[in-house]
Amino acid sequence: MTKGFFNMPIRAAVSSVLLLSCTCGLSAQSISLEKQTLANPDNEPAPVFPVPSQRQILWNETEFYAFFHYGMNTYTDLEWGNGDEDESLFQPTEVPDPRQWLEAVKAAGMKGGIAVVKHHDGFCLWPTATTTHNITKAGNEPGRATNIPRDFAAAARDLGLKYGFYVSPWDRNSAYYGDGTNRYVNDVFLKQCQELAEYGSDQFEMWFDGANGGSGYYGGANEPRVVDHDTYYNIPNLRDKIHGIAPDCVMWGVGDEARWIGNEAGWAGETCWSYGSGTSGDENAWKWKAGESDAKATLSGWFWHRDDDMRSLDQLWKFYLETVGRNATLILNIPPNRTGKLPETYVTRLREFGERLNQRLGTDLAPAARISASATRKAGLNRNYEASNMTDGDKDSYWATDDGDKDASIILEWDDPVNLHYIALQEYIRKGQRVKDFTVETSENGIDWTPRATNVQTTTVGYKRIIPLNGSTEEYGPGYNVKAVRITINDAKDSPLIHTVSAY
Ligand code: FUL
Repeated sequence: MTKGFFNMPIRAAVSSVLLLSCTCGLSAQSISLEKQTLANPDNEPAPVFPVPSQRQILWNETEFYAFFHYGMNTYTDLEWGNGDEDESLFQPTEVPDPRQWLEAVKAAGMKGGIAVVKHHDGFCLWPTATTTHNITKAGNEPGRATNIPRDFAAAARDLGLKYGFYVSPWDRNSAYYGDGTNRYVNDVFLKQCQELAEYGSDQFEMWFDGANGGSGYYGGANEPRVVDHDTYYNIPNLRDKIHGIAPDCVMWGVGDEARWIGNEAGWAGETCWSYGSGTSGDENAWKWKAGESDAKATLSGWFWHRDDDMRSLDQLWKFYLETVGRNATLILNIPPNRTGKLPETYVTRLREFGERLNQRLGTDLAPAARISASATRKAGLNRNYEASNMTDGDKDSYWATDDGDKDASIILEWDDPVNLHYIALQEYIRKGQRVKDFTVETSENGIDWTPRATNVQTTTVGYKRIIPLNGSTEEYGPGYNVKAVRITINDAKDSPLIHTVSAY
């Protein structure tokens, strides 16, 4: 069957128009316009730099994951071992059970976890070839049968969770650490990271703590050793080697692909850029480095201690809203005890947290609303930028305005009033973080509007922003019965690109 001009595919039709325009002698200007259209047939907005890499985007999508501090310190009751602990002190009463850890955090709504496999004391929780200071010399059979990276990776895959490992760059056991040669970096640290990467090419993050150098055992030298943490670890080489094995593994902290949020207290700045440093980042920084907040679900240590206890649900909820809700990820620590399991009371609190998460943020009411925007970017051949893209459940479709159009409102309207507590926004960060200022209002009748969360800095959005309509990350309150919500973007680096709006 032959196809005429009017029923040929659009792409072919545009090419024909171009051909016709050339042959029919149209002006140079109209030809160049046609060329522009062909160069960007989907009318996609240009990126606003910096932009994240694919692995950084995947990492951001993990949002909320666990940290498990377990190791020699669990048995010596320390937070920082000196590195001279006898291996025989490691004596779990049962073979540690990472599956139990991960099942518990999955029930809390977490999407993955990072296991500490070597802390600053240098004791390795796998049979490494790099040092004898490892589980093969543990004091009992369950200790010698321990292999955290192997069992953690297997359980995570089985449970559909993301996983990764914390391997401390600072090693207070190694004689070579900071000895003036490269031996520790090349023969110990790099090799350990490579061994760990081999436990799974699908791992999502390797965690490198910033604590560097100081006093320690160092093979018996018992002296302070100081290194320049910016240069000592040969990070570019480490990154390349690990990415060669585990391409989606974000090298956190010292690795420079994601940043520490600047505190261990479970909060990010209300203004939070995915570049720069600290709680708020820096609007003008040049390199993508989104924030991760490491916080303890328990009251005292990172490691298990007999008298420690879990934080309250309200405290954990506040952490969640002030990190995941502020364009950071949350890595929440829950320490296994001497049996190599999470204590039952911790498991219970985690389950309760999952129930709360589900109850408060589990049902998005936005897809049931009519959604419209005051301005919408002209559609391209295969892509449109309609407001409905924000509630279609597809993170790759997004709403946008025309280039340079930095202020616009989005309105959600329901036929019958809905009870709302939170509004969440997500930018299409693949093309950069853009929004700089926005406001949220609600309306009971669709005509009169009341500003909400006016005490909150509604500045940045980024990967995800959750705005409590009552302005509180502590009080849940009765919510607001509304027929409409209006989100007005007042300023952005360029055309705002939003892929999802949610209402809870
Ligand atoms: C810190 C370490 O020194 C702590 O022991 C813990 O591992 C925490 C997550 O990072 O900097």
